[in-house]
Amino acid sequence: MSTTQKVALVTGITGQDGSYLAELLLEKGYMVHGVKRRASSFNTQRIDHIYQDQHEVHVNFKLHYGDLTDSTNIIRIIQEVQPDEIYNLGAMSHVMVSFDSPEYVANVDGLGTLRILEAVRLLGLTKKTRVYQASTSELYGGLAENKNAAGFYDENSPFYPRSPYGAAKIYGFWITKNYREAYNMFACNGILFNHESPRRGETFVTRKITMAVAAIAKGKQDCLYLGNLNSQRDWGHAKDYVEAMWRILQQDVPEDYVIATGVTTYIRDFVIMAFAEVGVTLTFEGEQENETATVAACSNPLYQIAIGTVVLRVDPEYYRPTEVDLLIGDPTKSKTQLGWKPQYDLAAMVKEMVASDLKLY
Ligand code: NDP
Ligand code: GDR
Repeated sequence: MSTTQKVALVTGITGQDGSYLAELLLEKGYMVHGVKRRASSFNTQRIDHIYQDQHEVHVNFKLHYGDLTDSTNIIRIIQEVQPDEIYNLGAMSHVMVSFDSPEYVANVDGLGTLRILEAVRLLGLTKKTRVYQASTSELYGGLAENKNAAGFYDENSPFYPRSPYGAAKIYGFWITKNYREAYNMFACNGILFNHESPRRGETFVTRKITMAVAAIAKGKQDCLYLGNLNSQRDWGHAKDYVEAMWRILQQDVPEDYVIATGVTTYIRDFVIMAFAEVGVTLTFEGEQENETATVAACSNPLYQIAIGTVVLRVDPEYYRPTEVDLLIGDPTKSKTQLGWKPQYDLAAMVKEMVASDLKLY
């Protein structure tokens, strides 16, 4: 290892973003350390391709067992690694599940952030270590009156979280800002809007849809059950978004940034786009709970999907106690200050996700 090599520590390295960020940092020549939870079965599928045998000569990638609920473990890892940059991506990240495990989510997503910041402070690393906190558009809660005059959420829009996840993340946001102001730390929030990829967890709506489209096209599944089709999300690609995380920590001054595309899409329209990838045109009938989507045409000779087949039904079980109806972010600050330029648009991402899931089947 050269003495100038930068050292990064990534929590949540086994997740969607952690895996893309680790690839990016390795490409940039970093020594990358990741925190991985002990699980009873393997949970490293997203990073197996970059894993390095620790007996090799030039090792740039190392995993440490850890958990954001365990301060002693966090302090020990940070002390051992002495990172230049910490990316705190670890979280219980599913909004619907957070209603089932609210205390756990407060501990991991809220207090977990404090544990990282406090470890940096206690270890005397406030001058050396920069911290990125994975904040979220869920902080805004989708309240129409809180959008700016142009109709977007930006860095100055008020917060109004609508789930235990959002409430826990708002603590993470403010404690990061507080450590920046109180201790002069280089600690920043990236307020990231939804971002997806073929590595997206299978129970988030986009991946659930693309996997179902592939399975239905291949005759492995009959019907997809979804909840609210009427919410709108500003969807980008995770690969683009991890580039923004890195840029946030390379600035001269620590600040918070919105990362978004500025375009919002109904869940229903994502479904239409995904089915179109296998040549299927849908018609929607009914309202809310009774809504279904039926195959109106299938132009792809590879897939034998019968016209008239119902391929989607709404199941109110998936409705959330409180919903975030609309998200749309203003990326002006990140584009101008960070020079961030996303490579993907939604159509390209849907294409990539469906193609990848077709391969899986
Ligand atoms: P994922 O759910 O794919 O990954 C979450 C990661 O956190 C996994 O590596 C998971 O480990 C780890 N983790 C969960 N609980 C703990 C714990 N107690 N201790 C340590 N690690 C833990 O999320 P994403 O990659 O999509 O998101 C990354 C971060 O960005 C999260 O903080 C998320 O809340 C936030 N975010 C995500 C957005 C998105 O659209 N993707 C948008 C805005 C913010 P394991 O693999 O063992 O489960
Ligand atoms: P979100 O993502 O809650 O925005 O949080 P998710 O994909 O779970 O939901 C998006 C919207 O789709 C609706 N929906 C369904 N959602 C799921 N998961 N499953 C369904 O069957 C379904 N049917 C409809 C939801 O009601 C919602 O309106 C994601 C996570 O990555 C967070 O960690 C991150 O902070 C935010 O994005 C920004």
